[in-house]
Amino acid sequence: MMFDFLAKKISTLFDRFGRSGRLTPVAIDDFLRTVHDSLLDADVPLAVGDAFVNDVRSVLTGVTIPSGLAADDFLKKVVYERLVSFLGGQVTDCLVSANRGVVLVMGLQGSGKTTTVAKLGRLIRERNECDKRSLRVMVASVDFYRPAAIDQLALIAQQASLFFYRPQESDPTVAARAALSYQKEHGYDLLILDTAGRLHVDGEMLDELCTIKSIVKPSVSLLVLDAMTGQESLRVATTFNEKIGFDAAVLTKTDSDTRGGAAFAFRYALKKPIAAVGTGEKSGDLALFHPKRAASSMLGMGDLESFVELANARIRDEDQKRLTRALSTGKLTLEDFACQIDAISRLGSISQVLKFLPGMASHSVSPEKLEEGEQEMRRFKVIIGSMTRKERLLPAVIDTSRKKRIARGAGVAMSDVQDLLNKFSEMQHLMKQMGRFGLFRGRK
Ligand SMILES: Nc1nc2c(ncn2[C@@H]2O[C@H](COP(=O)(O)OP(=O)(O)OP(=O)(O)O)[C@@H](O)[C@H]2O)c(=O)[nH]1
Ligand SMILES: [Mg+2]
Repeated sequence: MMFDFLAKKISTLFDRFGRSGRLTPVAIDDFLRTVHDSLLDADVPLAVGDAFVNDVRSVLTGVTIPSGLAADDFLKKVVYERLVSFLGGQVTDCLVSANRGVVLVMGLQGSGKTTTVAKLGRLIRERNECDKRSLRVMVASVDFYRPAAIDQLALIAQQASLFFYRPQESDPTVAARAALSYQKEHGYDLLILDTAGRLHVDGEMLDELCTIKSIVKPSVSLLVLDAMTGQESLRVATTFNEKIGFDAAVLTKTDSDTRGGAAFAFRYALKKPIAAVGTGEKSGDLALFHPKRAASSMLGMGDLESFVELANARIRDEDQKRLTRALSTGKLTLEDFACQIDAISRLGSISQVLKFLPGMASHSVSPEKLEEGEQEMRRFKVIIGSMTRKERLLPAVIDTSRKKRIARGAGVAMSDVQDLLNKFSEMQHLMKQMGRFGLFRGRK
């Protein structure tokens, strides 16, 4: 993950405050200094590092921790919210809504333009198919600068099952005009246009792109940036923005060993969103950029947003209400627990759910362990089934003689009943934490 480097540093900083710690001015200063150092280590420009830290400081100044919230949780919540807003708030929808006109793809040589053209075609087509719209997408290249550039696109377009248009003329502006007329004549909804890059930003490239842009009048102009190039990519982006203008960036090669500094700074420095990130060389390796998800994983909270999204989509309304109530009051009963087990089985398997949970993201759990987990859930369900209603609502009443009766009824050992009660109290603690971050909201 692109922000792994930052996540490793930042996620551990909260521990020092402890659950009963206090946010003294000295402790806050110390904390912010370490965050600042981590940002600079990750190749975030100094001015951007300063801006972020000052932003967090201004929120923390003179504020008192709301009752019921531990210092570390409160601080995490504040930093999470500032991170989200810093990284751009919402997912930018310029790609999702790009289903007509022209998407113009620009960038330096080797930044990943051609690969990104095919990835975009596939992503946009699939997103529209998801919404039951079929979209006619064509791709074309006006890169005559590098021999074989056109054939490269022809090949990857074919692999991604995208229609490829080959221009007859080798003049970029003539070819751009021809691709556009072809799109109109043949009724393609979307044309994704690949352009030539140069090693460095130069006048000739900028002039050529300006002309092409005025010819095709793109509905979306994208700048492709190689995440590996660090702060240099911010300077490139600034020049492109001044000379040509673009709507959003696509960051490529986020799967490689980048410290993520440029990505962190991009939105602040350019006042434009990151639309998507390239995560590999294949045509399926492009993902929309989710600021909230990036912020969660930087704080080691796992990808809770994705979890909530999946849960909202798949969990029945009544279960959802029950869980939301349990979370907002912090009171989880064994009945809720049983209902949660049902919900998890509807979400798929434990493995699917686990990868979203805090602290679990980086652990790999073996298939044997998972199978054990699934068996355990089924056993828990049976055990809860042999309890009385009172026991389910008030597990505190379950003494030794009740445990014996429940175990007999469920056909399990007494230690299995104890095991369930232990897991249940762990779950209660976890749910309280999730509720505190306000991350588990009900369905709208
Ligand atoms: N690992 C990884 N490699 C990528 C990604 N995007 C592109 N690449 C690789 O980067 C190299 C350059 O990609 P291209 O798409 O040819 O770049 P370009 O900007 O079109 O290059 P020019 O046309 O020469 O200017 C290729 O080897 C791609 O496979 C990515 O997200 N992850
Ligand atoms: Mg290319």
